[in-house]
Amino acid sequence: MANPDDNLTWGRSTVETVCSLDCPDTCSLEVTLEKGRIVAIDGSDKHAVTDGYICGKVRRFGERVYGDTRLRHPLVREGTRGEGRFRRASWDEALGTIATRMIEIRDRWGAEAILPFSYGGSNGLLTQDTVDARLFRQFGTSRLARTVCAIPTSTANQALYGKMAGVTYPDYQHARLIVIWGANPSSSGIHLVPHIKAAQQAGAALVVLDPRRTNLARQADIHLALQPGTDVVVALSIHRYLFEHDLADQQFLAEHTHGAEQLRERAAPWTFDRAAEVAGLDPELLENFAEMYADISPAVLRCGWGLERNRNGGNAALAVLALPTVAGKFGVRGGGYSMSNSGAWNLSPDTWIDTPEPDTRIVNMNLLGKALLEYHDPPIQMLFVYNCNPVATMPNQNRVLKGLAREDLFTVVFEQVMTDTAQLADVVLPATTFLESYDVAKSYGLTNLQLVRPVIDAVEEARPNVEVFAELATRLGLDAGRDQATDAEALLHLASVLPDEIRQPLMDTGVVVGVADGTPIQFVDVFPRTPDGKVQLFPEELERESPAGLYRYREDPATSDYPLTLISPATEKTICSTLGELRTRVASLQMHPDDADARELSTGDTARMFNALGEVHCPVTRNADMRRGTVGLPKGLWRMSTFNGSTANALVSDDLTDIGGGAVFNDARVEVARVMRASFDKQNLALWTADPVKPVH
Ligand SMILES: Nc1nc2c(c(=O)[nH]1)N[C@H]1C(S)=C(S)[C@@H](COP(=O)(O)OP(=O)(O)OC[C@H]3O[C@@H](n4cnc5c(=O)[nH]c(N)nc54)[C@H](O)[C@@H]3O)O[C@H]1N2
Ligand SMILES: Nc1nc2c(c(=O)[nH]1)N[C@H]1C(S)=C(S)[C@@H](COP(=O)(O)OP(=O)(O)OC[C@H]3O[C@@H](n4cnc5c(=O)[nH]c(N)nc54)[C@H](O)[C@@H]3O)O[C@H]1N2
Ligand SMILES: [Mo]
Repeated sequence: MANPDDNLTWGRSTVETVCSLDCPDTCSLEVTLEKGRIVAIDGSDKHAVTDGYICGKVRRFGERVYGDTRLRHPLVREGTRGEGRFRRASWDEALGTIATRMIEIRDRWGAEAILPFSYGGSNGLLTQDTVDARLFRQFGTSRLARTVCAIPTSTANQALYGKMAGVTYPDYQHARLIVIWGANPSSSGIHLVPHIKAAQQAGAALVVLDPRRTNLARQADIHLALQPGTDVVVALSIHRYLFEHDLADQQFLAEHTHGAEQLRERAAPWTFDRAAEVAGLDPELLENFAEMYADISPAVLRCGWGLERNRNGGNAALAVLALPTVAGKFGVRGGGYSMSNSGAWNLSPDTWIDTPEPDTRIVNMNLLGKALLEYHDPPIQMLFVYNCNPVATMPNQNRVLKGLAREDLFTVVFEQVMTDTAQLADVVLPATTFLESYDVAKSYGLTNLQLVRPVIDAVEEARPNVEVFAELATRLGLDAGRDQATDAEALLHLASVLPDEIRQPLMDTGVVVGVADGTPIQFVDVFPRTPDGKVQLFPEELERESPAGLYRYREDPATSDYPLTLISPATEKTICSTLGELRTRVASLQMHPDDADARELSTGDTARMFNALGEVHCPVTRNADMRRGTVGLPKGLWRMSTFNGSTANALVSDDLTDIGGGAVFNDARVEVARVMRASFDKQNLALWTADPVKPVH
């Protein structure tokens, strides 16, 4: 436990730490304690970008730490699967049971019958890919391809630029044109917003490409409310314009790129008229944007993750991220692009995992349901879930649920709270939160590393990942935890392999600012990290991977049965599904009034949204900020947040993106029909202002 001011230990005191959750901002925090309990969480100004304020979600994180859904000790299933009846168990019994099962499964089916399943979790460097990776590698389990997020965008960014570090928030103030493309920082990374506002006040223009009229879209000079999945053709029409009107930066292209000619050819068919027709836009507005982008510098393009989650997502990310190269936007402060900065550190977990990866089966996490039901060589006999809530976050929810219902599957869920996934486990293990353990938070919006410190003791019997995997390894006769039996030891181990210039400031001050004081200028301070240092505008390996070839559009999959496009963007209420337990009302389906009229739906009516994969019952909200033909339900809902226990993911197929094997969350096609009038439903709504699911203690 960190040392609050000694004199005040049992009075009121504040402790500094860092939020490590899956968000680009990684805020520095000031946590107020009273008698060793968290009573308030606020932003600190230790890290300049946090600037003393944080989001509403993390302010409430104490309610997760001490809430009713918190897991406080191990649980073993008592009732039938899914019934949610558990009994309290000791750590000794729980880990003993898991170890025995793992060995039995290995002896009978081979260790590949065990599938570790993890994703974001607390998102730091210690809670994942440390002792856990050593253990599963040593044991020889199946390997997981972590594809649920950012795979199309990061594959594109890697291929084009070798994941060169991007423009960071403070430099947005230097831009004269800001393009926000498939991102919604007002929810998903709030510390960018004031820098955008400041730039606008200084005269910068703002363009937003988003099927919804988001907060920023409302304040934009141009809002292009494109049909989801059509970003690739919109971007190609701008490439075409640049090439055809001699506005492409030929000198830059000659010196710093390969493949411009092939890109030009693929863009050639995409006139503004044709692209606008496919994307459902006004061609003049699209042309205005292209002219602005050609004319105004410095121009910065924030590429988000909304545009990658569809059948054309990889090519969309390529075409969008290639724009600053063709238009010659680099080399000035406030010019270029921002994508994830996670690659900016050159820190590969392989540096510290130090156990070679076995050549075992790789399972794409987006295919979880299919893997549980259809993989036979060997069948999956144990699923070990940690840092992840797949029932709420993976595609094809009904298939995932069916897989998890298998009587012969042994499921371990290592979690902070009783999630929808934990409800289906055989053994539930309680995990600490980032407020109870050490971690290192690597920002992906900025370029900094910060030390996360425990500000309170672990709640009851909750334990950090490192400690649990180290003990499990010992029980399995493995040495995966040899020098890392606790999170503090894992921190020291990590520090020992970090380069001096990172280790020293991290351990001395808790903050390391990355390249160029954290505000790198692209093509001045940072350069492409591709093999030959050039931008690869036409990466051949992706041409082979992409089903229709690079920069080619695959048609809209809508049918007359399922004409509406369902998207499920991030909201300010949860971080993925984390904190979804605090939602006390059912979520409502956002729908344009014209689409609602066509179905005779008023706000508050209960609707059934369905397709061949499933259905979701929830109230409707008429919302003119939605694009016509596109409906929205929040990302990360828990099952209790709809009337029938299905969420958007029940309607999302487990088809994969064109590049990288990503999820197509924003590519579902659905129909919506009324079930009940609002007047009839008032009572129902009140009923469903339900208590969160409670664990059995
Ligand atoms: N509050 C909050 N913050 C978060 C998260 C969270 O769940 N909650 N999640 C974190 C994580 S894991 C991630 S990956 C990031 C995601 O950060 P963002 O990329 O900002 O988040 P999304 O909400 O997925 O998508 C952004 C926008 O894309 C739009 N969109 C949907 N489909 C399309 C399309 O086809 N084309 C275009 N141009 N736009 C489209 C949506 O309407 C949405 O407004 O945020 C992180 N921060
Ligand atoms: N419909 C729809 N679904 C989506 C998306 C979408 O846009 N639409 N977006 C996707 C995106 S961007 C992402 S990143 C994924 C995220 O999907 P997930 O990785 O499932 O993310 P979370 O829902 O945050 O679940 C993480 C879980 O880890 C637990 N946890 C946190 N810290 C620790 C720890 O230290 N130890 C252990 N053992 N557990 C811990 C948390 O309590 C939480 O339940 O969801 C995807 N799902
Ligand atoms: Mo994500």
